[in-house]
Amino acid sequence: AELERTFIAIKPDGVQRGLIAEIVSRFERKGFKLVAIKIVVPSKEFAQKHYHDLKERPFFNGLCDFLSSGPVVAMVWEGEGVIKYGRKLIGATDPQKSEPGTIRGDLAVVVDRNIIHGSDAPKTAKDEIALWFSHGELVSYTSNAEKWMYG
Ligand code: DAT
Ligand code: MG
Repeated sequence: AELERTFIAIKPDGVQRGLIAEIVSRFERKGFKLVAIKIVVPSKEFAQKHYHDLKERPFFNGLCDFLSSGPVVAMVWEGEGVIKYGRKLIGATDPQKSEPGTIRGDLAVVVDRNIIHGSDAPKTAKDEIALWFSHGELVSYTSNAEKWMYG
């Protein structure tokens, strides 16, 4: 299996609504491997770094206030195609447009409370993992299920 990794975060609304286990389980059951996890309250400055690509958007300030408003569950998931497929599990940005069966489609209603973040490309995955985690927080291990999943 290829060592592709993506950054996934359960935002404060997902944590407060008790959706941590539900969200983790969707990635876990699919067959992706959890290699880092922690719960943190990001500062507003940190949120601005995380969302720096969106700083010109009208919702940027509210978005950064929201991300820093409470605990976030930050994770790194590993597996073949995990960046693109993670986005598929998450669903479209606006939960009004996310398909049923996706995390946002099943569990969220409005765009500014869409419960989860996932990296959108290899470059952002790399940058976001480096922003949220130090190298030592990432755990490399062999899962015994891998030989059954990847053949
Ligand atoms: P995604 O989280 O699907 O990668 P994005 O990177 O375009 O979407 O935007 C980041 C977050 O910003 C998104 O999860 C929710 C918020 N957001 C996006 N568009 C918005 C809008 N039109 N109004 C309010 N918040 C918005
Ligand atoms: Mg994005």
